[in-house]
Amino acid sequence: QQARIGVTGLAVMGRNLARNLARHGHPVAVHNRTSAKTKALVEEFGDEGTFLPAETPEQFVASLERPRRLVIMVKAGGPTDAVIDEFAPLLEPGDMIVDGGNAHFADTRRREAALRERGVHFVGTGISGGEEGALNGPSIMPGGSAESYEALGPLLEDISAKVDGVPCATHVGPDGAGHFVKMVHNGIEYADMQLIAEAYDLLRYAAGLSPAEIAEVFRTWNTGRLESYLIEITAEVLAHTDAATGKPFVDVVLDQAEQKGTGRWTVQTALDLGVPVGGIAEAVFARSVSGHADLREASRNLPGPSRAKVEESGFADAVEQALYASKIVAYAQGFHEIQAGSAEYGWGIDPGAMATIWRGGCIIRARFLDKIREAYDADPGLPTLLRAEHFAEAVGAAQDAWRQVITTGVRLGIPTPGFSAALAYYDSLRADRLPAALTQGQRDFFGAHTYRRTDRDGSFHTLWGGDRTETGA
Ligand code: NBP
Repeated sequence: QQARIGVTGLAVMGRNLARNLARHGHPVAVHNRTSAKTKALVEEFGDEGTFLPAETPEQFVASLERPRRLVIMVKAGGPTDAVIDEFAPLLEPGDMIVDGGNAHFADTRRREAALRERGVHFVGTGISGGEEGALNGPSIMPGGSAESYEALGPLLEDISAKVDGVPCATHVGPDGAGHFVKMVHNGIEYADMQLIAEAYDLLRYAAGLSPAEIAEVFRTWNTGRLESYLIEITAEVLAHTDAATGKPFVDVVLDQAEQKGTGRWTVQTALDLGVPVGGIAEAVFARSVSGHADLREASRNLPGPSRAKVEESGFADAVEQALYASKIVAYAQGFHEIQAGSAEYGWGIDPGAMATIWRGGCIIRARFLDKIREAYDADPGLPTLLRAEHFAEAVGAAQDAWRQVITTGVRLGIPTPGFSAALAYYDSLRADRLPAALTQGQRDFFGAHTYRRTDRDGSFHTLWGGDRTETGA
């Protein structure tokens, strides 16, 4: 018997993805550098479907039906290149290598171009949902050629999460498009998490609620427009009591957030593309600030305001509005980055389709994503999500509360980098005039960088060191 698809790299992700394929009736070849993991998988879960274990790359490749579909689920970076170098010589034109790891899209573009020369399709694929998603249905973001998607799409859609019967998998676009979209997905995830963290911080230290009380607030929010996986698990984490100390779990965890790098890539790439993603950037920086223990220790006694709690009722509702408005901004920034990347690399990404495949399986899955899909359905040329009717109305209605919540944070010395950056972005976009005009004047003064005028075409320079007449440049 031959396998319809093969998975090499059987750590948590690869093993669960292989089981997911087998459970859906697809005979799956399995291979791992250390073959003990291959044996363990078949011993433990062999009855879930048809597994074809292979000890060597040659055996593995020989067990795949043609054209071969080979999924790599190893540590991103050097290990991925090592595995490609090992398997590519064994493949034939028309075969497909799917990289399901968290690769940087630039690496995916490089690998795709190299393998295309040999006629092998390289399909950089974003897979979100962690180990649970890999087993029970992830959100899958495959790049690569349209031809490869014809052979892979049905399999990927079959094992993906489904929402309203619609698979959370679709062809994103050529070469690195899938990993690019997965990267931005993670950037949005960072922003979403930071905004939730700020909402918690305000409810705790401005309104004086306990973690258990805040868990209830989040549970209530999860029945409304904020309904999402992240809001749901936030309530769970906040309601959890530490067994060893009897204290709220959130109070015994060291307050230093870690990161693996996809949030940072989102911001670095946005800088390269010239896309303002301040909300996402502040989320990455907030983790970075939290990790600077020495800096924080040295700064601990710097003066701040006295922390009188807010008394006004309705504060939790105001925070909900600030959270919703800020979340809309984070998604608007992320989708702007996707559209800019798509334009830069000629990927032709359909933003509404991305919202659709993020509705299930992945960490940012949320009811809210339906609204994004609807917004792009209604107007595929939408310049920003903030202009979509639903979001414009929601932010407009929330803005007073949003401003009040940020003001409260400022007054009490509770940092709200995510909320504040989101509001600054919103206010910048809607501003009639920005002080960028002054910046241009300064640049022309010190560097003769020239400026454009509001009333005439062309570039101009003022003779600042001379008689200050204006010259056409
Ligand atoms: P890891 O990222 O921990 O990688 C372990 C796997 O890589 C093992 O199978 C290991 O083989 C193999 N490997 C390494 Br390390 N170096 C190798 C080499 N030079 N040649 C061949 N194989 C090598 O596994 P994971 O956590 O399952 O993640 C797999 C991929 O999925 C990663 O790219 C990750 O970023 C991505 N991802 C992970 C998650 C998640 O929630 N964990 C979510 C989404 C995406 P060995 O057994 O012989 O050491």
